[in-house]
Amino acid sequence: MLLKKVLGTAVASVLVAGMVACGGSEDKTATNATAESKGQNWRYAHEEYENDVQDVFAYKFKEYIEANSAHSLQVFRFGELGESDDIMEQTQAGILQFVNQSPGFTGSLIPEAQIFFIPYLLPVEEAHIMAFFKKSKAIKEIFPKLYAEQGLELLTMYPEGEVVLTTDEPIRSPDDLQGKNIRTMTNPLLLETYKAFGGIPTLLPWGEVYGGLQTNILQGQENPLFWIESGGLYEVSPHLTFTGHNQFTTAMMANKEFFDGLSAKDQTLIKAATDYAFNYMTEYVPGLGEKKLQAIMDASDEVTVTRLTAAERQVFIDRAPQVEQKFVEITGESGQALLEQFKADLKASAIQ
Ligand code: 6CS
Repeated sequence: MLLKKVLGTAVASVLVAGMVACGGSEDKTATNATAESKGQNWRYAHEEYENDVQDVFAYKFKEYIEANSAHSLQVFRFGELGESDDIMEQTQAGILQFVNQSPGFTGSLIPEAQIFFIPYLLPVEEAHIMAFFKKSKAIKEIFPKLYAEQGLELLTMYPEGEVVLTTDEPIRSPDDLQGKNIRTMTNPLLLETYKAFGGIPTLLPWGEVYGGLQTNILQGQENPLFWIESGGLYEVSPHLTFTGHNQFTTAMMANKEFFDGLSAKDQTLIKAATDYAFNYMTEYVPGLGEKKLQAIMDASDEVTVTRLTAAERQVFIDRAPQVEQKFVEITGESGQALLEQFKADLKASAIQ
């Protein structure tokens, strides 16, 4: 994993230098109509590996764009252009046209994106979470304005699966987390969550995680099951606990200047390609975690799975309000309004 990262970063520098030297994909003198008929090569980076959830999304998006226009889409996976923060910077700078970055890394850019880390706010039930992402006004109306302020056209947000805690020993309570360094994405509110849950929050980019667990610098981390399987995290952090405290959410967006400069036809194409990929995910993600858990159990005899009783879970749930309060403190009135809309959307999308 570490080697992959080092190589990835080296390749990234060369690729980015090449892209800048070529002046990007846009022919500044071409009219939109010429660009449409000749087609352009658009660049899209995400945070995961081949066949992971973000990769499946990206390739569905590409399939639609290429089947319905003269444009082509080049997809870059984790490490090819650097870490998550690197691909975001490259998108804001216009070197990339599209990026998939999870709110876990967007929190410092857009504080309100930390709402996804209030524990026990999002449901783990797959039908409920999908209904929420399909309809949520907070996601469709409030978030696009917040992303636009950062030069980004938010195209969609979608879930990747229930977050599961993995550790070096089985966990049943906050006391069991005492003294353990728990890696989270680089998001200030996740720090509050793991403080509240009893551990020592350790905010790190993805590239540091496997090695940190392997060398016991870290004693745990949280992620959805597909990622625990594909990243081999169960090999170095084999005790899985279903705390039920969150869903992994991610977001896909375009450079806003690029998007605003496109013809109405190309903007419609991009929105349709996003809907096509999103609809695919509504079928692809539910049930994925269970399949990946089976693959993990088949691959390792060391893995244990802890499903908390209602009473054990309640001890963690009781610690969530302090994190919600911190979110409101950090984000003020805008965060409060977003939280109210979020709660209304969650209620409206609850499955009866
Ligand atoms: O934990 C992380 O950093 C990573 N987790 C997932 C599921 N996707 C990308 C992200 O970098």
